[in-house]
Amino acid sequence: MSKLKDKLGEIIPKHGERVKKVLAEKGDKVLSEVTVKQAYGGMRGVKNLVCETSYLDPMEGIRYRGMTIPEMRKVLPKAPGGEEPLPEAGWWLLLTGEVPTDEEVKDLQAEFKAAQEVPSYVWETLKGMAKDTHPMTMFSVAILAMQRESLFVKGYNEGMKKAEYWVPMYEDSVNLLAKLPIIAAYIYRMKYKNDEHIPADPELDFGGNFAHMMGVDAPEYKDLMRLYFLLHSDHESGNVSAHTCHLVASALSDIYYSVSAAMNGLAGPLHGLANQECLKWILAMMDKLGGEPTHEQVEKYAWDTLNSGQVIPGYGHAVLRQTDPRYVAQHEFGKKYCADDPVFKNVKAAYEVIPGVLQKQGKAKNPWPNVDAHSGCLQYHYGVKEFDFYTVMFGVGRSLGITAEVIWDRALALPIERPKSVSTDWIEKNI
Ligand code: HAX
Repeated sequence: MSKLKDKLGEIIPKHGERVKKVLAEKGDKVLSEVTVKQAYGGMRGVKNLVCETSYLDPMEGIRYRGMTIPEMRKVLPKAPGGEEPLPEAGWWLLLTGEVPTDEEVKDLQAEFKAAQEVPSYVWETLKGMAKDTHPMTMFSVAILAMQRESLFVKGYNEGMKKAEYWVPMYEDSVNLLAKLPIIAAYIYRMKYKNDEHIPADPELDFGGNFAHMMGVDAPEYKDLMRLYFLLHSDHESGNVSAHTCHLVASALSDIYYSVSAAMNGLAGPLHGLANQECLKWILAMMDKLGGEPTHEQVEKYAWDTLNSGQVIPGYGHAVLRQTDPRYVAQHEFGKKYCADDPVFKNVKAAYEVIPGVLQKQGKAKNPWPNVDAHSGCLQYHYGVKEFDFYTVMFGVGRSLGITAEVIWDRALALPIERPKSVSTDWIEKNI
């Protein structure tokens, strides 16, 4: 039995009634108007999606079910001896809006453990791929390969009722999430550690077990990965990975199709891949200017990047207009464990300089750092130096948020997504 599934079974009908009432009372009210500029401009600022799990305030940053990152770090259950919240507890919060008890988290962890075994054909698929395949491609393919396991597809083919759709979507999500840290660590060890693998430890949690299978010995790395997965999990539903997952799932595609597609969006350099680009930028700067460049040198280096027509990775955001609290949380972790690390110091120096440069340039609406400006430097400190792999870790975390979102999409029976498009010709004639 699953305590989380039972809880959702209680919550979903009540929330469904709330949504029905909102639609009856406010269904015809205007939420957002769309300008021609927004239609050409990536729909920035257009309010046209509903996301139950999280809300992104431009100034304050993300809240999961109303809770800020500092609040979650305080109140969500932790692993024995750990100081950072368990991502499993975050998934519970995202799905239910409630902070789980230790017992509830244990129940969910038992569910994950029961679903942990990765089918052997996934390993064969990964081994069959070209050696220089990007790890994100491997990750996406591994997820897609398991589509044949979908319980949603089975139920759908057997004529399951619409009101029940969320149940196999939940089960598919558990079955997939349980395997993701194992698949990710496998890709890492296959590609970068001579294909020598470390078996999963059944005693460990989602983040702790991933850290263990990566082969990083520092005990606090387990806590880093718990924090990392939680921070990267949800950022409401308009970002490329979450929106892709929602869009693909809206065609009643199952969780494997939907999450695999989301990972392909996350793999773009303006989205999740920015974390590998960011550390590359810092290391290239250190290489060129020596270990501890002055602020003036960092400033010149930043201008050189901009003048060569490139973006400064890790800075700017489509919604945020302040330093990303996910950056702050990682910075706090770094201050505690690796304040003297030269890369950490350079990330800090970049923070002290780059916002001023971007403000002077006057193009980026948000000159402040996002989550990706910090994550790579902490991985690098703990010896995970293969940048290409960083977005896979982001992908493991992001999967927690997007699966929670689409379970709710199914619970509310949201329809297939199909916005209307127009041509330039149409705009010229009609606007
Ligand atoms: N460096 C240089 N120029 C930047 C910039 C940066 N960091 N951020 C924005 N700009 C530029 C844009 O390229 C754009 O220029 P053009 O008018 O010439 O096209 C202009 O400023 C206005 O852009 P914006 O409205 O402020 O930003 P967008 O909403 O269009 O884009 C991005 C948001 C995050 C894609 C953008 O800030 C960027 O490219 N940042 C660097 C890459 C990055 O860090 N991506 C990760 C974002 C977080 C995330 O999704 N993680 O997964």
